[in-house]
Amino acid sequence: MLKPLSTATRELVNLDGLWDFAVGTAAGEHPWTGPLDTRLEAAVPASYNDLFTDSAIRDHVGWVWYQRLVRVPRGWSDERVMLRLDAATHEGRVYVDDTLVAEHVGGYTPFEANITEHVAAGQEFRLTIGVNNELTNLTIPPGTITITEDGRRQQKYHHDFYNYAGLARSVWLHSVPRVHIEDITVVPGLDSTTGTVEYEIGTSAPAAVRVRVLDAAGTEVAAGEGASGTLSIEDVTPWRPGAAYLYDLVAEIVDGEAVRDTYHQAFGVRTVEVRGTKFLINGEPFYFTGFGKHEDTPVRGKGHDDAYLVHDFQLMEWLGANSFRTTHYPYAEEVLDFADRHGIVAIDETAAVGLNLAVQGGLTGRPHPPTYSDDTLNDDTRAAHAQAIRELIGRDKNHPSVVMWCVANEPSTHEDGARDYFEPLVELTRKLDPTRPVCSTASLLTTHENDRIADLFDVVCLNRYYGWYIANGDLVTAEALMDSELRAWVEKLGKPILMTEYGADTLPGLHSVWDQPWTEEYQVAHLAAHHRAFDRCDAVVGEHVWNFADFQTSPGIHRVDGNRKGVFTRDRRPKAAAHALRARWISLSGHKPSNDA
Ligand code: GCB
Repeated sequence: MLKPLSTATRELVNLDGLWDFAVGTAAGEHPWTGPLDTRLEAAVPASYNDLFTDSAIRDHVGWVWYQRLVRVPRGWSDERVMLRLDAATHEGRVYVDDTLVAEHVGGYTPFEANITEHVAAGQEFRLTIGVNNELTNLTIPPGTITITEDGRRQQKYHHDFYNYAGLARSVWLHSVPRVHIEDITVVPGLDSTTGTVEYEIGTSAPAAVRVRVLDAAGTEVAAGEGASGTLSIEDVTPWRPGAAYLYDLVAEIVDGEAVRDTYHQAFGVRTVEVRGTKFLINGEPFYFTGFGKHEDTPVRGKGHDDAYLVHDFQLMEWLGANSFRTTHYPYAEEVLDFADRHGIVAIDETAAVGLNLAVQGGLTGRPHPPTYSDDTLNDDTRAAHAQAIRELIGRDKNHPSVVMWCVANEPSTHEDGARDYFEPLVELTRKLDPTRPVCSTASLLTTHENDRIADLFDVVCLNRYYGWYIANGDLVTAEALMDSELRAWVEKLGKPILMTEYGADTLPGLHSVWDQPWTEEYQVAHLAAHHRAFDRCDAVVGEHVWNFADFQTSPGIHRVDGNRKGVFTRDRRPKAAAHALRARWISLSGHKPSNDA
């Protein structure tokens, strides 16, 4: 789905700001039929949970309502008027005055509504958006709702981050011409000094299409006619990690001399390939240094914030981090746009986290129902998961920063049904995008012996907590376990291994001369022990520390004000580990010493 843009033929109105707000019960049966009867206002974009002091709002399970008046610009009488929500977490319903114009399930991908016939240029309408935070065994991520003995509805889920909800990303009103460009796919290729650009333009009705490629200085370097084709760029400047270069594909619908619609699609020319135990970008081995992150800040929750965006990437650059994984859901598009412009490599993940009923925000070992069954995660869950993959790739396929799709985080891989569940999803991912490798991350419960799905993927992605959940406080054992596990996966599959998570909770300001968990020294020593193991294993192609920053977690999982495995605090102050990582990563600079030296 194309991002709304202001171009010569399109206009864009941002609807962010303060909206009237009410939780479901307080709002009444049909809150969209009139002005919301409320004194509350909520900021958009922001999760609503931490805005208010009332815990009934924070803990509410179900619908909340946002409302505001919107005026359609008066020059739009010949245009299609579109409403676009960058996200409604986890389900959204959109009403223009009293009419339902859009519904969408899936909390981290955009959706839109053509509202042309419900509004008039120059006139105001009442925009009401319902957002539901419920997670069930049919949603991605999954969850269950329980009723306490005293009648309260509670949301349970199998991931540790807090279930922030609401309108955490921007809302837009935008215009497109009646016949317009609906979709663009750009597949770049690199042949020595020549770039190839396969493109396909989808239009809302049959139309004559032409395309031009502009370089970063705005000079035309290639041009073509027709809705699909392949263009060549001589003396191409490739997009490289740490040295981004973007071209602009200008797609136009033309009618004789007149241009009916114009869209600008940024793209980079780069290739990605897995060969043997190497991960290659533009044919060169790439070593990932960076983090699993979260969209998580005080007060805003998962609300997108450009200031944090800039600051987080500044901190990553300061550390020598070259990459990140969008743990555990697709991030705001602004994040990937920024990564594209700044040469930061991304692994793009669906919101399929917690497909593992053995895990309750940590390892519990409690008896649990089967993960895959008619009553738990079933064919309908898989259909929702397939839709999440379609929407992720549909939104992010043109980002050069995205080098791999991650279809799930830590699913159950050894239980009956795991392979039947995942095989079609991996096939679908490869069909939608044959150019990027595909992965899923493996939790501690997945071993080289019990795993039934790792061969479906291109890279073995391991989340390991030796020295934390296992061998806590014993880094000698932790290092030995890491070593033997890496060897076992190399022997089993001979694929590249990416350490997608490893880390230790750490309280800033807590110190010890001994290997004492929770201290800053322990986090430093814990990372160092892992790095020694990674450096001994040629197949390790990268290290993503868990986590970039401390983040808020769900109630009931025994954490002290959230997950503290951050290398930065929640307000982005460095722990000692940040300085240690900086020393290592700046010297690595995207290369693995044992591989390339
Ligand atoms: C994991 C999960 C991550 C958790 C982390 C932890 O394996 O992938 O979402 O936050 O462990 O700290 O427990």
